Amino acid sequence: MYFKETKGFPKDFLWGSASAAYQVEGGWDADGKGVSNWDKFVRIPGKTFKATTGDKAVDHYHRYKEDVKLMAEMGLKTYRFSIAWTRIYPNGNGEVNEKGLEFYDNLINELLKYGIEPMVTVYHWDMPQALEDQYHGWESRKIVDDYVNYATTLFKRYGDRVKYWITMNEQNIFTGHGWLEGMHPPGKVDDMKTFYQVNHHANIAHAKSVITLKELHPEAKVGASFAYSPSYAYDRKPENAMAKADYDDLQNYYWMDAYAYGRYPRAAIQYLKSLGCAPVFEEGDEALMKKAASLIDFMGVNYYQTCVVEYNDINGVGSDHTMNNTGKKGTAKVQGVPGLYKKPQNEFLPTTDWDWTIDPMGIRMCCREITSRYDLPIVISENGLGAFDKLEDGQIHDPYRIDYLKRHIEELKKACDDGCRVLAYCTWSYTDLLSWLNGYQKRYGFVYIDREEDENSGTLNRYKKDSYYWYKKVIETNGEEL
Ligand code: BGP
Repeated sequence: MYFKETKGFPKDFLWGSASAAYQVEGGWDADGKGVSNWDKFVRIPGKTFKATTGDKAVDHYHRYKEDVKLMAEMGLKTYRFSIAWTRIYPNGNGEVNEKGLEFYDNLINELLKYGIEPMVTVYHWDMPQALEDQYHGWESRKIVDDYVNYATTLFKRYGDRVKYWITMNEQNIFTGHGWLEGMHPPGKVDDMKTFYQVNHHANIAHAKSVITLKELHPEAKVGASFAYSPSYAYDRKPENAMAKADYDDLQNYYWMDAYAYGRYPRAAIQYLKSLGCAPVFEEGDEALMKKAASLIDFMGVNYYQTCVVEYNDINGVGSDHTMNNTGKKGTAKVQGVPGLYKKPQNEFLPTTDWDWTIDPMGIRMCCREITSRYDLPIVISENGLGAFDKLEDGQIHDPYRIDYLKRHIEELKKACDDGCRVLAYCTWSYTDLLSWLNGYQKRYGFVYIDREEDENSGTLNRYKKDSYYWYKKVIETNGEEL
C-alpha cells in the first residue's frame, strides 16, 4: 500500500542497536586474521586518544555469546554489526580464511537462535592493510574487484540467513577523515582530488555489490549508511540560504543522490570541475550507479547532529583538521570551506561533552528529507549519545542517555506519523566500545564494559546500565512507553 494507515511505529518495527567489528571484537590477530589499516594507523603516535587501539577492544570476539544473550534478554529485534574484511581475506584478496567465516557463522546463528535479525555492514572502515600496500587501497580502481569479491563471499555464505545488508558505513566520514582531515587512514590532508576519486571508487564498489547481491538473493534488503547532518541556514540572508544549498549539495546530496539516483548533484560537479577535482568515470559507471540505485531498498542513516551553515568568504575560515577528542566541552572550533560556507555553533541547542549538537528534531528532518527527495524507506542505522559513565556498586545511572534517546525516538515516531517509512532504529551502540579517536572513555552502550584506555586495565565484565532496562521497555511497548 502506498500510504500508511496506522500511526506510530509499524508492528514489525526493528528495534535495534549497532556496533562495528574494529570497535568491539578485539582478537586483532586471532585465527588467521590479517592486519587492517586501522591496526596499523592506531600505532602511529598521536593519532588516537591516549594511543588506544582495538587490539582487545571489548573482546566481543571471545564473548559474543554473552553479549547476544544480553541482547536476547533485552528483547532486541535486530543487531547491526560489521564484518572484518581481514578475518575473511587476511590479505584483502586471494586465500579465504575459513576460521574467520566461521566466527560470523557462529555470531549469526547465535542471533537467530534468539530471533534477533542480523543486519550486516560489509565495510565499516577496517580495510586490509595488504591492499594499502598493494595499490593504496581506495585510491586505486583495483579495490572495486576486491571489495566485490569480498562482499560476494559474504552474500554467498550468509545470504541464506541474513536479510539486511549495508554495503558501506559512512562513506562520507571515512573518506573525509582519510583524505581531507588526516584523522583516519591513510591520514592525508586536503587531498581533494583523491578524495573525490576515492568516493567514486567506493560508489562503484557499492553499486556492483548491490547488483550482485540482488542476483544472488533477490529477496535481500540492501542500502548504504550515510552520516547525515541536516543543515539550517544561519539566518534569512539570501547568501546564507545559498551557503546552505552549497553545503547540502556537497555534503549531503553528493552521497545520498549517488545511492538513491545513481548520479552526483549537478552543481557539485560543476564546482568540482572548476577546481579540477571532479571524479574520473570509466565507461559504464553511470549505468552501474543507476542500476544499483534502482535496486536499493532503503537509505541507511547515522544521525547524530544537525549543523548551522553560514556564508564564508574566500578569505574565511578553513579546516584546521582538529575536533574535540578529549571530552572537554567547548574546545571544538568553527570549521568551513572558504568561498562557500562555515559552520558556527547553534546557540539554540545544547551540545555533548564532545561538542556534538543535540537536536532530536533533526532525526525527523532526516526522515522527511529522504522521504521527499528519494521516497525511500529508512533504516536509522546509528543514533546515540557519547558520554562519561560511572560504574558505582555494579550500577550505571545514565539518565542523560535515556533522555537523549527518548527525545529522538519521540521525533522518529512523528516522522512515522508524517508518512515516512522507517523500518528500523539502531542505537549506537549496544555495548560500550572503542571510539575510533576518543578511546574508551566516550561511552555509548546500554551495556557498560569495565575497561579503560589502558589495554591491561579492567575486567571486561559487562554491566547493564539503567538505559538497558529502559530500552527493554521501549521495545516491549513498540515505542509507546518512552
Ligand atoms: C559514527 C561511526 C561509528 C561510531 C560513531 C560515534 O560515525 O559510524 O563507528 O564511532 O560515529 O562516533 P565517535 O566514536 O567518534 O563518538
